[in-house]
This record gives sequence, C-alpha cells and structure tokens, in this order.
Amino acid sequence: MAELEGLEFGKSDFVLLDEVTMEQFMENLKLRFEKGRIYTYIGEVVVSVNPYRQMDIYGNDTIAAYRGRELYENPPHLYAVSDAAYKAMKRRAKDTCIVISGESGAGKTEASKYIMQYIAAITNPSQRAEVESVKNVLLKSNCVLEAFGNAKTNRNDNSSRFGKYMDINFNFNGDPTGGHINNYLLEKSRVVQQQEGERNFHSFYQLLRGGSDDMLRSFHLQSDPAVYAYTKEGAATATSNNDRSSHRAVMSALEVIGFSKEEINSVCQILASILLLGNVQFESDSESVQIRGLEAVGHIAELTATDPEGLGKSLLFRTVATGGGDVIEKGHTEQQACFGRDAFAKALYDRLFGWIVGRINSVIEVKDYNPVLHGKNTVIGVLDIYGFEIFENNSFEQFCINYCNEKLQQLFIEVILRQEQGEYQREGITWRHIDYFNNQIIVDLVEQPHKGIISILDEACLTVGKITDTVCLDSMNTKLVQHPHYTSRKLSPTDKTMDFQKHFRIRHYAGDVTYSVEGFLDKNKDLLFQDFKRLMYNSSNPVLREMWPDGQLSITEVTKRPLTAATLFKNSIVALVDKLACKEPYYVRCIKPNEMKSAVLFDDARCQHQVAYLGLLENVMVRRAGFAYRQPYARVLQRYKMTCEYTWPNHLMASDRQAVEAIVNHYGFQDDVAYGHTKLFVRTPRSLFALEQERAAVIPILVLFLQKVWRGAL
Ligand code: AOV
Ligand code: MG
Repeated sequence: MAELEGLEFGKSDFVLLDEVTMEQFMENLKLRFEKGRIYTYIGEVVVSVNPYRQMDIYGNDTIAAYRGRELYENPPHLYAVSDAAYKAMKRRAKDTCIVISGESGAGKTEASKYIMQYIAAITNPSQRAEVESVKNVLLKSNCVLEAFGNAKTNRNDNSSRFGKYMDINFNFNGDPTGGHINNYLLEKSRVVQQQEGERNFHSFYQLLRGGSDDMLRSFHLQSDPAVYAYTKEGAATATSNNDRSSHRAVMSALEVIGFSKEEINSVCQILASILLLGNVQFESDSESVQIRGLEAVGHIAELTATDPEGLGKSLLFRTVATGGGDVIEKGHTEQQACFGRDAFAKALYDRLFGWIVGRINSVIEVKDYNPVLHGKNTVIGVLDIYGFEIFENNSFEQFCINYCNEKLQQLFIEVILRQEQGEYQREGITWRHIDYFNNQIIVDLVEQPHKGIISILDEACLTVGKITDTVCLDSMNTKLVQHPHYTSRKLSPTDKTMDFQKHFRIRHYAGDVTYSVEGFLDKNKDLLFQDFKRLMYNSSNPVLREMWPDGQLSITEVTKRPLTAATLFKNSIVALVDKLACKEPYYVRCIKPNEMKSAVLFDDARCQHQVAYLGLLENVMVRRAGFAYRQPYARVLQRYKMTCEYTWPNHLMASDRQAVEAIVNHYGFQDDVAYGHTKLFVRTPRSLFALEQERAAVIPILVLFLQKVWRGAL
C-alpha cells in the first residue's frame, strides 16, 4: 500500500505498524491526532479521534477527491468508507451499512452527518427534482431529530438520547429514492428530571428562547427556562448550541420536510403543555388531594384541546376495574398524583417524538417502487446510537444504553471474525485464529431468558403486591452470585463504593458501571394511567388524537400485562442487530481524546483504554496475521502490470492469476503472498511498498514514452 501522506503524519493504516503492540498503536494514534490527522484505517475500518475543533476536511473539493476512488488512493477519511459502501451497493447491488460506535462524545453523530452529506453530494448528478427533494428531507431530518432527541449531558453538549438507524434506499442508478428511520428508546425520564449540570431536550429551550413573544403569550409561557420545573436545572447551563437560531432552523426544517402549519403548531403546543404540566403542584389534607393553581390546568387543556375538568380529574383520580368487573374511580395520594403527572409528561414527549419520526418516514418512504420496472432497490443503513456511558448516578437508562453497546460490540467481533474467516475459507487459504475478549458473557448476563437481569426485572414487575427495587436487587444478587461480571455490596461486602440496598455493578466490556436500582421497577413497568390516554384520544386536535390510538380502549379492555420497557428495548435491539447482520458492514470506531472537550489534549490513559476495549489491537492482528491486503487478480494486474516485462503491456499467460504470479516471482516475494481462488493475498506491506515504488519509478518513464508515441517521435 502506498503511503499517501508523508511519514511525519504517522502510518495511515495501523496494519503498517512495524510491530503490533499497544505502544506502537498509541504512538501512531497520538502522532496523527497531534498532526491533525483524525482518521486512520485498520484495513477498511476507520478509526476516528474527535478533534473538538472545526476541520477543513469536509468541503466540496475533498468530496470530489474521494468520489469513486478506492480506499488506498487517498488519505483515510469517512468519505472513503462511505464511497466504498456506496460502490458495493451500486456495483454489486449489495445492501450495506455503516456502523458507528464509540463512547458518549466520541463523535458518532457528527460522523453520521458527514457520511450522509457525502452520499447526498455524490448522488443525483442530473439534479432530478424528486431525488433532490428526498435528499433534502433526509438531511433536514437530522436537525429536527437532534432538537427533539438530543440534550446536554455531562459527557456531551449534544448527546443523542435515542438510537437512530436510518436506511437510505437507492434505485438502480444509485440515486436515493427514499428512506426509513428506526428510532430506539428515547430517554424520556429526562423530560421530568435531569442530573446536575445537564439539560432537558434541546427542543424546550429552543421554544422558550426562540419562540416569538406572540407565540409564547398564546401558549401562556414565559421565556425564562428557570421558571419551569422541568427546565430549571439546565436553565443556567451554557452549551455550545444557540437555542434561538436552532429554533428557527428547526421550524424551517419541519416546513421543508412537509409538516403543515397546523402540525408544527401542535408540536409547539405539546411542548408548551409539558412545560406547564411540570409546574402543576398538588396539596393534600387528611381527606383528599387537590391541584394547587387551577389556572395552569386550564391552559394545558386549552393547548391540548381537551376538557379542563377531565384533565383535572385525570390528574387526581384513576379509573380501575375491580376483580368483579366493576369500574370505580380511585383517588390518588399526593405522591401518586405527582407520579401520574410526570408519567403523563414523559409519555406526551415520547409519543410526540415517535410521531415526528413517523411523520418524517411517511414523507421519505419509497412509494410505488416496482422492482421489475426499476431494478433492485438497495439500501445503505447508517447507525448512530447512544454511546457507552458512565455517570455519577447510573440508572435504568444507562443500563439499556450500555447493554445496546454490548450488543454492537458483539456484532463487531462476530463480523470481523466471520468476515475474515469466511473470506479465507472461500479463497481456500489457511486461517490462524486470533483470540478476542468475547463479550457474549456480558450480553447473556443482561438478556438471557429466565436467568438474565432483564428477566429478573420483568419477573419482579409482574409479581402482584409490593415488590420494591431493593427486593428486586436481592433477587438479582441471589441469582447472579456466580456471574464473573456481576457484583454488589452483598457479594463483596468490603467494597465501600457500593450501597448494600441500592447498587449493583456490571463489569462491561468498556468498564465497570455501578447502577442504582432506585426507580428501575417503575421505569421498567412504564405505567401510565389509562385516564390520560383516553383524555388525549378524545382531544379535538387530530394530531394529538393520532398519537394516542390506545386511548380508545376501555379500562376493561386494557392488557394487564404489557411487555416491559426493558423487554421491548431488548426486542428492538435484537431486531436491529439482525438487520445489520444481513448487510455488508463498514465500521467507524470513534475515540474520545479527553474529557475536557479539548482540541489539543490527548489523554493517553483514556485513549488506550478505548483502544483496548474496542478490540482495535486484535483487529489489527487479525488483519495482519491473516493477509492484510487482498485484491482480485485483475486489479493487481491493472495497477502493477507496467512494472514487469512479462505483463506489459499485456500478458500472454493462461490466466490473470498466472500473470500475477509472474510479477510476484519477478520481484521475489513468493513467501509473502498466498494465492486465493480469485484474489492475491499479501501478508506484509513490504512487498506492496516495493511494487508501489517500482510503479512510481516506471510511470514517469512510461509517460515520457507515451508522449513521444503521441508526438509521432517513435
Ligand atoms: P457522540 O454522538 O459520539 O456522543 P458527537 O458526534 O455528538 O458525539 O460529538 C460530540 C462533540 O464533539 C460535537 O458536538 C462536536 O463539538 C465535536 N465533534 C465530534 N466530531 C467532530 C468532527 N469531526 N469535527 C469537529 N468537531 C467534532 V452520544 O450522542 O453522547 O454517545 O449519546
Ligand atoms: Mg450522538
């Protein structure tokens, strides 16, 4: 492989390291980061280090340089893998996907946007209006989904609080015809509560700081987020986002995507209702519970087009079916009323988010595609999900997010091994096994039927009677006592960092996380009183009504045992992994260089930790112990035939393979290669360097020669 950058920038592919050791890997990664080279390959995998500054490497000229080129023809870039995925899709009609992973703040979402921009830029050269419109909606959807699904956390100012997998569909011309977004578990608990120093979803601050005075007045809102219980925590927190200008951008994006004026207004009304709902307080005497300040309830009813009395009642009572089949109204305690209010606020937001995604999908979904007329419809999927995270206080949400990252790591391991193994097998080449840490054991700890943590949680949720989080923790401690990746204070009594009644710890592939079980059962049950659902279904606003179809069920028809949040999440992630596994995958592995969002700091220990748990060193070893480079014989010939008299200008041998053998023998590196059925496999880069040097030396002579031929001098 040719070095396309000077050696002062380090090795552009880790496979080229003199020795595969952690020291050399880290030295190269650091050198490249310091020289502003944020991308490096391991074969076709891109390792990316978050630069925390604007880089001048995403312009149109760069896009043009990568367009249609092979990986080895340019310095490493996201654009090169995007092009590789695109070419595989277009030339070989393969469904491909680009999986972006790495911990929170490592740069996944930014990478996914550059990838989409690249694909948009290189397609539809004839500027057909309908294709342009699809591209536009796909790009604009990012801005909307970030506003509603991202928030400032202590790890990342613009942290994705939902998972996103986007399929882009292409016609036989290779132009986008549509797409589909799958969203995964939005962290809705953030709507009602945030950790210290964090914010609620961007959308709330954007509305308050960016909405016009008229709009806010008509929504009964004040512009200061500190006034609202749900946005108070993040009100003073600075972020790098400008809420006011983002508000304008989001409103205009919604319009471009095709949301009607009424729909956009409904979206804002729902946001306003949630803010007002958060300020509804309750007070109780010995007899009953009342709402403090009925005015706000009136405003929420107005904004949601519901009956104020009905709303007030839903906040204070719930309808229950008795064992005998009677339906009665039961008054809440003050605590239940607060719980009900917050559950309602979370559900309003969650359904709003789901509805927005659904609405975008309805615009971009491929319509009237006839495979007979239009050829095979192929897709490129782009996965950008919440990265592994460890906070001061880790709850149910972190448990789900980190489980999801375990699943993706498992897929990476399987695919890298499977792909390599498969290729060697297909080509008839002997394969030497490299050991990985296989995180399947942690995946099992979480998801195994009957024995895993999700099963134990579900069992506790289904048990009638008062099961508390602590009782559930006890049950986990008993059942998981033997598991090497699970521990709790009870199992290691001397560990003072954990609370006996509260904590359990999972040794994840990416590090130890101590979870607090408080709230686990409630979040897993995800209970919302049917009264709220019915109220919303009866709203005279069609948008709200559409979001709450289950509100038409009467209390006696409601399923008693709906699937729990953890099980629904597990099922969706299993389906996602299945979807990814049947596509040709391309990987982007993101690394966060430091915890300070600094553009200059390369924290060696933090980076090395990530390289280790991502399995990057093993990845290099697999690439190298096998054959790092492989090319179909025809391609090898095309590139190097001018370096050998037997093959230039054309060979007379029986096959391309024999011609390639002639080149290899001519240069004497028979021991460094293996001949597969269709490809030449080269073990070390030395041989390729030699060939490349030879080629570089020969080309000017050839050019001179050809110029003379053209001028008729020869
Ligand atoms: P994430 O998606 O991996 O975290 P982001 O993509 O949001 O992380 O990146 C975090 C921040 O790092 C961005 O807001 C940018 O400020 C900066 N950044 C990342 N990549 C680049 C780049 N290529 N060029 C310039 N700045 C960059 V999370 O969503 O938290 O897991 O759930
Ligand atoms: Mg993100």
